Amino acid sequence: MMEQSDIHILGAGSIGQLIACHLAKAGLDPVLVVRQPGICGRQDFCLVEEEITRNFSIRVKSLEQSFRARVVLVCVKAWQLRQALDDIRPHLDEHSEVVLLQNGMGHQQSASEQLPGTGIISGSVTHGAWLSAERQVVHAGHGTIMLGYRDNRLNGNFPPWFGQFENTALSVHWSGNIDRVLWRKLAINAVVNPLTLLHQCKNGELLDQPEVEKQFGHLCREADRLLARLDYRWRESIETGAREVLRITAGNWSSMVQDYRAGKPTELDYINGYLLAEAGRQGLELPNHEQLHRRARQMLADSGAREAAKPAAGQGAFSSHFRK
Ligand code: KPL
Repeated sequence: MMEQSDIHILGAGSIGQLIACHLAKAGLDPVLVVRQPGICGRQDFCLVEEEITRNFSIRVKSLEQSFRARVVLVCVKAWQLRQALDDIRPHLDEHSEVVLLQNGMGHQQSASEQLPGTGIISGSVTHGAWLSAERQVVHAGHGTIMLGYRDNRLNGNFPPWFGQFENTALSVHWSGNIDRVLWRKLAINAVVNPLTLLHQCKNGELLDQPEVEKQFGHLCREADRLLARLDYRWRESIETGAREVLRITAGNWSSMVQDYRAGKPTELDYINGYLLAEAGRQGLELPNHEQLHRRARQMLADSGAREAAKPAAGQGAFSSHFRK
């Protein structure tokens, strides 16, 4: 395979390692790009699935090395994205395509402004994954990865390199309306992530207490109201979607719990902050979401958690694309 088409993965957190291991398992030879200088060559990574551990030898390159990247999956957090795109920029050329795999919204628009002329693909990941050691990722829930251009420039067709994902167990699909997918995921994350943070539980334990289940229902219905306002044809129930995510990722710690426990900034502003800002733009009051956001912010402040870089102000709604 030509170097040009190699899949580069920027960020060796749980999702970056999960994707790298699954590509290797399917016989591909991805490149994991890391910030640490001096790290290069092949390194062993472990994938744990249903208690079976497999080792994969993955190519690792450091950003300080000289290389060209045709396809880059960016697997850093939303608040790290600006720096990550600056770091990878010297390795891109006019044919490069950058795939954004962050939770939340707002950063997709900033990325297009930051890298004008580069193909930017937005993505949504519903796999559950966490690191049980530095180079050991647990695949704790089989979800999907949805990818697409926000401007649907290929009319629902996908770029040629996309075929490489076909034989992986990552269930990667192409979407002709990725904004809809991003909004759905944002709404689910806005309910699941802060609730699991506040209750410090795994996804599968969230609805064990009737009080929490009741609050979960209120939050999902408020999200439905916002989505119906953004798209009058929206008929999906976020509660159904969120229950499904909780079921398939039952053994997972949500990314917000993982970040909190690791003392890292969370994506709260990119998820709940974005949802509430959009509700404000639409003139909608979402009291349960406002209260949840307040409580989560308070918990993070009390723990002395580092603040993440905030989403850039004034990012408009996705509505015009969303209503296709
Ligand atoms: O996206 C997730 C996250 O934790 O951020 C889910 C799908 C809820 C898995 O935990």
